[in-house]
Formats: sequence, structure tokens, C-alpha cells
Amino acid sequence: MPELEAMITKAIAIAALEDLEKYSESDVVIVGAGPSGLTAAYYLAKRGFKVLVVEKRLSFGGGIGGGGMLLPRVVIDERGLEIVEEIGLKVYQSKVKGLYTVYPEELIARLAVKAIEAGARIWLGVSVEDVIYRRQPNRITGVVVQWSAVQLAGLHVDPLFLVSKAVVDATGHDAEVLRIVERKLPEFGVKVVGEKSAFSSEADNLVVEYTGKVVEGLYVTGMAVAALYGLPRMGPLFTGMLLSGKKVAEIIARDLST
Ligand code: 48F
Repeated sequence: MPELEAMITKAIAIAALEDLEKYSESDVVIVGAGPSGLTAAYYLAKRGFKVLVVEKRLSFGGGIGGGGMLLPRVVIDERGLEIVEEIGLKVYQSKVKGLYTVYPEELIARLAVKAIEAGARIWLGVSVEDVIYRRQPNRITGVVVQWSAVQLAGLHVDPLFLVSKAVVDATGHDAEVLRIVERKLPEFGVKVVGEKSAFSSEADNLVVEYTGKVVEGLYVTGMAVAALYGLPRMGPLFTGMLLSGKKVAEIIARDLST
């Protein structure tokens, strides 16, 4: 019988490397485990797609956990109630007419549990630093990943590749994947206009309306949509994030099924 320490190392190495091999190819890679990315992961995994969420931090939830200026509530309105009910999240009618509040920690937990139970995997501490592309026709065919710790240390370590039929930029305000495509693949014609100032009622609808495919193989959801198209911000109103995640899942499901 080997020493327990050796057994622990073997157990992790075998399982993790099997995982890496399994997810070297998937149907959908979602970059970012914020509200839009987790919602998209849930609805895609529920439909049976092989879904991997890559998150650069060691936790999921993105901007949910900060509530509104660190006050522990986020707001949704009526349009979000259907999704909230589906994920089993408790919702509290606000004294402010027409609005509801939810606990950020519960929203993070419910979204993550639903995505994971539906079959999505979420890799923490992994950063997307580039994309994979092909020509004729121009298309995005996956992402280039690196341990966030390696990036933070500023070490020169070659990354690895994850191939997928669809890549989703769910990286929030920074629209990191789209900015990479804009900078490194000018022939794709992606221009990240940059998010505008606050106009909550307009922003929350527009972000859903503009959610979708950007170029072949690359989709956008959540606040990255606002950054791409120069839409206003909405603050800690999360209806649009949930609806955007659901919409991008529906669009990808349709595209991958045809
Ligand atoms: O920022 P984030 O929560 O994006 P979102 O889903 O939601 C926005 C709201 O939280 C809020 C708002 C709505 O009212 O304004 O801000 O659009 O989640 C984005 C996630 O992507 C991760 C990041 O750590 C965060 O958890 N992320 C960003 N860049 C990368 C990344 C990258 N290059 N690789 C991997 N993960």
C-alpha cells in the first residue's frame, strides 16, 4: 500500500488530467462565471450540450457578490421572475413598487448549483488569454488558456488549447475575449465601442436585445454586450444578465442544432 500522501497526489493527477483531456474539445466554452455566464451554462447543459465554464478567479459569481456598493442585495424586476423561480431562488418583494430583491450569495449559489447539476463544468483559476481561429470562412474555434496564477506571477509559460464549437464572451464590463479578437484579428471586424454611462431602464432591455452571435463561433452575453455595442450600464439590476444568459443559450442551441 503506498503512502497516503502519494495516493492523494495520484488521485488528483489522474482525475484532473482525465478532465483536461475530456474538455480539450467541447460544444461550448463560456468565458466567465458571472450571472450571464452561469445562466447560459445552465440552459445549454440542460439541453445536453457539453459545456465548460472557464473562470479566472477561484470563485464564481462575478459581480453578484458585491451587491449594490457592497450592500448585500441585488435587484430584479418582473421580467426575471420566471428564471428566478426555475433556479429555485427566494425572491423578496421590495417596498419599492415593481422591484424585487434577492440575496447575492443565494443567487451565486443557485445559479452555480443549477449549472453544475445540469452537467456543466466550471474550472476556477483558469484565464482565457487568447482565441483559436480559422480562415475561409473566418471563425473562432476555441480558446487559449493559462493558470491565472501563472499570469499573475508574470511567468513566461506556454498555454494550452480548448477547442469548441462555440465560445461565449461572458467576461462582463471588460469584454476580454472580444478585445482580444479586436486587437489580434482585425480581419474579423470586431470593434469594442465601450460601455456608456448609467441609464438603467434602457440598458437592461438593450443588453438582452443585442445578445447573440458576434462572428462565426463567437457569442456575447451580459455586460460584455454593453461594452461591445456602446450600450449604457444598469447597475445592480440583474434581470438583464439572467435574460441575456438564457437568450445566448437559446441562440447557440439553435445554431449548433442546424
Ligand atoms: O463581471 P461579471 O459578473 O459579468 P456579467 O455576467 O455580469 C455583470 C454584473 O455582475 C454586473 C452588472 C449587472 O448589473 O453590471 O457587473 O456580465 O462576471 C464576469 C466574470 O468573468 C471572469 C471574471 O473573473 C468574472 O467572474 N473573467 C473575466 N475575464 C476573464 C474571466 C478571462 N480572461 N478568463 C476567464 N474568466
